Amino acid sequence: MSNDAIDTDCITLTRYVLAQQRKHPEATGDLTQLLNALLTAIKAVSSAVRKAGIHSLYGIAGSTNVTGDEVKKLDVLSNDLFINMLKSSFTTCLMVSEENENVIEVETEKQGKYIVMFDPLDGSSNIDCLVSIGSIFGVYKKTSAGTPGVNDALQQGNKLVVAGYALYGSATMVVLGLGGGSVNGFTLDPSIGEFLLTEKDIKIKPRGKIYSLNEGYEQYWDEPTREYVKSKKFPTSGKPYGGRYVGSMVADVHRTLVYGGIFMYPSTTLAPAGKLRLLYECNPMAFIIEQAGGLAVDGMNRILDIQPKFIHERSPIFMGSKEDVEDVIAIFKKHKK
Ligand code: P6P
Repeated sequence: MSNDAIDTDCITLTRYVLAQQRKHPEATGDLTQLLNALLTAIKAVSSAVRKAGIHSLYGIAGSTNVTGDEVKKLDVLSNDLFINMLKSSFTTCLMVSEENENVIEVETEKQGKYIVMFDPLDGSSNIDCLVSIGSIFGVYKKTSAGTPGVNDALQQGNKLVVAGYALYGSATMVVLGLGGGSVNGFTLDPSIGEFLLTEKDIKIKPRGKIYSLNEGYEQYWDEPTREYVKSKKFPTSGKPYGGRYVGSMVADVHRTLVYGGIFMYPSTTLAPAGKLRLLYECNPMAFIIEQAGGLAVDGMNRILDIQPKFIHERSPIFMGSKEDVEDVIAIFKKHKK
């Protein structure tokens, strides 16, 4: 193959983050170092996910995580990678993981100023059938004085400094929001082990044609959700929306970001607060969607304004194209009167 196929001036994620750091004279480089540690973990998870069948990483690791989901071997490996890479970056002082019941403390000598929330392998119930899965992360600054504690983790999503996700799909892509209204997609080139900028300044359509939620639970939905979904399937004018649901949040949200439309995990009578966790699923994804021009609410309230009360708190979520989410809000407001 001729060498001209290689872009000799490609924008890698590392180069992109460094360029953003240079725009802030006060920046110390810690955030760049933290993101590089995250990328190392993500590359290792991507490699493991793609070899899972060969290395018999499938199958139940014989335990369950704090939220009662069966923990598969890849979950355990991914969690260890995130924790170890972040701790050894000397940039974090506290972490919250879907896999850990309590906050993860960092030894004093390794502490930095950032707090990281992550779901190291979201959608893991799909591992054995090769459906796309992902990692989700959000980064905050520690704002309190003194020893880091659980209250430092209970920050509103509107305090996020950085958020993003990795999608282990037909390719491995990292979608990153650094604040300032810019969301960019970086595709892993396994031949050089670098994430290359492939989706610049992603903006979500103001309205889409796809709705996404688990229709198997229809009998348990609240009334506003039932009315909204019916309006998409049996519109009074125009064509119905298409239904798409992977059952892996990162895959469903990424499709919503790229194609437009709405992703929902509503309150049900079985789970009044919904299923998705506020700190490491809803908030980082809501940050990305808002930075791309969309909206994310719990039906009425902006997800990023919710004050968390405990680290594994759940929230109903409706997120995606601005006009589609505004339709949901109008129905919830009507039912509230
Ligand atoms: P349900 C995966 O287990 C997950 O946490 C998310 O990735 C996904 O959106 C949701 O649960 C799917 O839940 O109840 O539709 O199977």
